[in-house]
Amino acid sequence: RALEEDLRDALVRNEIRLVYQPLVHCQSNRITGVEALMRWDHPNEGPISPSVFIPIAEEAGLVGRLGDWALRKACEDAARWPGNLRVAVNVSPSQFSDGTLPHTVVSALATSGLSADQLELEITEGVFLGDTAAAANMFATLKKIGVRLALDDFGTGYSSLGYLRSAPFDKIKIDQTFVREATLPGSRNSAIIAAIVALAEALGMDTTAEGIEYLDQLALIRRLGVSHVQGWVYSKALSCEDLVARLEDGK
Ligand code: G
Ligand code: G
Ligand code: MN
Ligand code: NA
Repeated sequence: RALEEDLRDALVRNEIRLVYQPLVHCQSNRITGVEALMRWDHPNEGPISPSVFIPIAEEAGLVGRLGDWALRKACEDAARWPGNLRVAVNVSPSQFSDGTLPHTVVSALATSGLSADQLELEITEGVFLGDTAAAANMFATLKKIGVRLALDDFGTGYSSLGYLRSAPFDKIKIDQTFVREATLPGSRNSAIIAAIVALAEALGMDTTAEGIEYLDQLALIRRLGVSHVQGWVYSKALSCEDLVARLEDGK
């Protein structure tokens, strides 16, 4: 069987789960939110990364079902966490364009009891490649519902500053490719990160730097004024139980 065939049954077979990676506020050093990341435990192949199966799901028209499940599951889990933690859920471009997202969001919030401002949707620049007027309408509808919008993987792909002009993002996520080499001598990345931070601040948006692995990267990122960090230096993605245990430890 092809992976695509297996993916059709993966949800009903309980092979898909969510893990949660903490986002830490630089000034208070506290976990203020998490990003939900999908995992597929394939019965024969073992764990398969979403960077492999999400594109397959896109092709096969399965991403809507997987995405709806992730939204509902993340809201359900987050509603039970202490401290009004925010949960960020990745949304694929096709989920965005099929028109059902606002309904799913409203329904996931109502069912779970999570407040809208605790839910953040992470959107990649791919959404702008389709119908831009439809995308603008979708942004407006989602903001009316009260959820937060984050522009994911910023600085890669088809980055255009025009997107920032027209779309009501609350946050820019600085792609980990900028972080990775920022501490190397002669790297231009810290200048680029500083410019992204200045841009975000001027537009009233938060910033999160992704993929922070080492303490020297963390120190640099803090110095550059990034508001939140995410990465292995703090924590890998955790199961819901492990996350709750960590929150109760107060760390
Ligand atoms: O956790 P990780 O490295 O393995 O994720 C790889 C990629 O898969 C990242 O680009 C991430 O944004 C994406 N991804 C993870 N979970 C989801 C999800 O629930 N929906 C979508 N659309 N993408 C996801
Ligand atoms: O595209 P998106 O930003 O949603 O993807 C997040 C991805 O980054 C996930 O695959 C997650 O596992 C990965 N990730 C999170 N922290 C780190 C890190 O410190 N180093 C590296 N290399 N990857 C990370
Ligand atoms: Mn993301
Ligand atoms: Na990202």
